[in-house]
Amino acid sequence: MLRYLTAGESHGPALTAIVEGMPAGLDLSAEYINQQLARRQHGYGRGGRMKIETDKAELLSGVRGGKTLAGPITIQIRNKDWENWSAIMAAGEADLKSRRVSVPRPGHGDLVGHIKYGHQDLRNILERASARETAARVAACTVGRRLIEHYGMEINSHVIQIGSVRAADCSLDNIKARAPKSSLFCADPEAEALMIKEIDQAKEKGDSLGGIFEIIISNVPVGLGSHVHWDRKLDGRIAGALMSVQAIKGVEIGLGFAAAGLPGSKVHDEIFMEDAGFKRGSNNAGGLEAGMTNGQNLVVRAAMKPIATLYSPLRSVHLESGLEAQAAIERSDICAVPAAAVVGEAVAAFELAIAFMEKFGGDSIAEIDKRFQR
Ligand code: EPS
Repeated sequence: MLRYLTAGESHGPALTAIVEGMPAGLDLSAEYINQQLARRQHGYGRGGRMKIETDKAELLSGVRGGKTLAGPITIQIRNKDWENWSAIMAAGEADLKSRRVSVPRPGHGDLVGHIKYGHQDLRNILERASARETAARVAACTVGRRLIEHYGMEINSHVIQIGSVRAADCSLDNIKARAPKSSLFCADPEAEALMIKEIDQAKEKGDSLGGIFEIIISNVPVGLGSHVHWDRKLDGRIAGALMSVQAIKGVEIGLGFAAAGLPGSKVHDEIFMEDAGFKRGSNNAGGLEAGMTNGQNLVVRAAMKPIATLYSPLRSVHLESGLEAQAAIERSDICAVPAAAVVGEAVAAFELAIAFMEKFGGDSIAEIDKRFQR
């Protein structure tokens, strides 16, 4: 069973991930993981923390001579900001007063975490709730990404909405050519300029912005996932993985919510026979039917809410006095949708890697090569 865990606080010494269940013999390097970590740090509208950090993965176990050994793979990312926080975040004697947080931010985990865990200092919640954790998640999931890329799958994404600005529809070729070069991973340059303007306006007002990104995974083999039981349906697993990413509030596959307003004749992808085999007239299903990949591109969109820390804070309540107070301000981003797209790619890729291992898996790449033929 392929799985992973992450650990670490936002301002602790390091983030750690352990990936278990990878086959032996897969090429894997810290540099490959670092490419994805660098992409996650990208994006117009990010905050001061990204100027401090240059996230780098250290492989502490499970890889030797550039190949996986099949044992647990431990990845560590050191927090450079730790040197500014070591007295406050120390595991032993710590300064618990200086950066105490007492006014919960609406939209963050602060208030519920206080009620649930009984912490009086909201820092004890926000340090782990922070989207800093997604650096560890990208590192872990990139190991799964390596596996599915090895077997020919290709993962792309682009930002299609920020705030009220929606990008024009775009071909996969244009997404591949333009999105990586965009400061917002947006393939529509006109929309990108308007998005930047909207981010600047939000910044001026002390506000924040969310948006939508789309992930497209191509060259996916037919039959990953299964219709036979709810927890084997791959659409559910991919949607669950994306919904678990900080600030994600909605996920769509293929036509998604738009399918609800159309007749069946406009939604379902007709089937034709060609010399090369079955062919579909469209891809409204987004590559998944009955919880199984159907060989078409996997198309998934996710909606991210605006970041919960506002520099012009919303009204809240001081935990100790019970009086109205302005929500706490923690250094934050104005908009992190491009970063979320990279996290989304990673978690979707990991779910595909799990499903791939279920269908074709073995103890080594050599064994899988015998089972998997395109
Ligand atoms: C983030 C690191 C965090 C935040 C952000 C994402 O670092 P810091 O709190 O030191 O600025 O910048 O997290 C949030 C906005 C949030 O609400 O959790 C990162 O590495 O992506």
